[in-house]
Amino acid sequence: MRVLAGVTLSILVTGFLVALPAGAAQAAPLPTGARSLESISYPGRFVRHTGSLGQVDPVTSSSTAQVKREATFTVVNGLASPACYSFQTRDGLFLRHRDFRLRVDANTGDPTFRGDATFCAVDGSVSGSVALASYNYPDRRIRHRDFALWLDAQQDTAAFRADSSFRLTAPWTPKSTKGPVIPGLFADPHIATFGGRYYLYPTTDGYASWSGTYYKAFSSTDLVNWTDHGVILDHGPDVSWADNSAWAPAVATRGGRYYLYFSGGAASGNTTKQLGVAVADSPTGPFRDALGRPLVRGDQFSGGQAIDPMVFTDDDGESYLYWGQGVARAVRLNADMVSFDAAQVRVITPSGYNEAPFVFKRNGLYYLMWSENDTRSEDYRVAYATGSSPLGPWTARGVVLQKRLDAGIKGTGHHSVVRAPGTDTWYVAYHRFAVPAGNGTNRETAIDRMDFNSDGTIRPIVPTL
Ligand code: FUB
Repeated sequence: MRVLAGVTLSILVTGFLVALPAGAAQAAPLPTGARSLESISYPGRFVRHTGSLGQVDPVTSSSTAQVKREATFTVVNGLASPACYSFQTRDGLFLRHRDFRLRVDANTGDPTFRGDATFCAVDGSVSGSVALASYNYPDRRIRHRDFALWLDAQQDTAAFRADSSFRLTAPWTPKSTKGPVIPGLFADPHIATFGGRYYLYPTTDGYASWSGTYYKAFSSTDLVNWTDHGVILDHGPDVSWADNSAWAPAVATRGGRYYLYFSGGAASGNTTKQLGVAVADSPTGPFRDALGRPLVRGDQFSGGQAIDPMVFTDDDGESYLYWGQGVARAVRLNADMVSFDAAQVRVITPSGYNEAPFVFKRNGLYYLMWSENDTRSEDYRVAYATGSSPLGPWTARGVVLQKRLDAGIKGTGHHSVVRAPGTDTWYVAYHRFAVPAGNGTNRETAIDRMDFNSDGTIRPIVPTL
């Protein structure tokens, strides 16, 4: 690990350039999930918010449930960079600095907020402790002064080092049942199995206008414990024709290779959304743009937006590409998985359709599913149809997943479906407004059971916390 004194050092972490403060050594990756942060200089005092302000306060087993809750944070993907971290309160707010005072606020999604709410982990004053350097002011760290938390310029003193160091402990409020399956803001989850293991490929959320730029992959053997495999494709360095709108990835495999289909927009010039495809030798990448140009150009077909791709592979090995917002389109892919006959593209838009098509097959019956309404609406929901081939014709079957206000669950949509390997047990991955403080650009990923009636229709899916 390189340590330099006196200058700010930039390091490359999973493809992201992160500025570390003078003399700083990047700490080992932090565990994501619920944690409490104990002061090194005042053991027994923990980072806590009272109202909106951050401080370090005594917390003991006899503290009230409220105090324990305020001293518990979920460590999540950094809102400004996946190489760093953000800290989410039990109320869904984020620890951030404003005027260099630490406080908790709702994520507006704008770049200033995301920078103010992102902290990079560097080694703390004692072994196993961590100091949190500001992402947008790398020479400042979170430290307590008179037990209030500030973002102060780093000082080369033992007192500063101790006051700016924390130990991540077990959370005072144990794992909430309200948690998403992967901590943090992730939407449009595509779930798949490869080699008997589950993989999740979501949109990285929390950005105003959904302006995120990169995709991560997660994997699991049990749908509960997920491994974060880091960034697998980043529009910035990896895709010449797309800068932002890294939306709705979907992964398919053929011949030992993995194909990541994705949506992207350019920051200038023709900003119409387009579809791309990237390829890798492993389900966790690294993926590289397979074509160096879009797979579906934004102006290629009239009507609808070229977003939300999905690939279904039938039992005969043929793969089909589905996509579109406003208009749903489908076409058989060529064997190379990166081309198709444009003359064969069909419009298959069902009534009520908005976006996020998803196709699967069970007992010889094909299912076309989609999302209705706008993702910013609490009424965003999933409906489906059944058919006799991958391209229809389709019989509408109605809405199958929607908000559950008694549980505070809103905006349930942009889903995908997976079968547990070797069984007839099915699961649906989808996003919802983050509980409790989310909205249409602060969404989180959930997974629930999806059961069938004996006639093959899908039973209403009950979203759970
Ligand atoms: O996440 C960005 C966009 O929001 C997706 O492409 C849509 O399906 C909607 O979920």
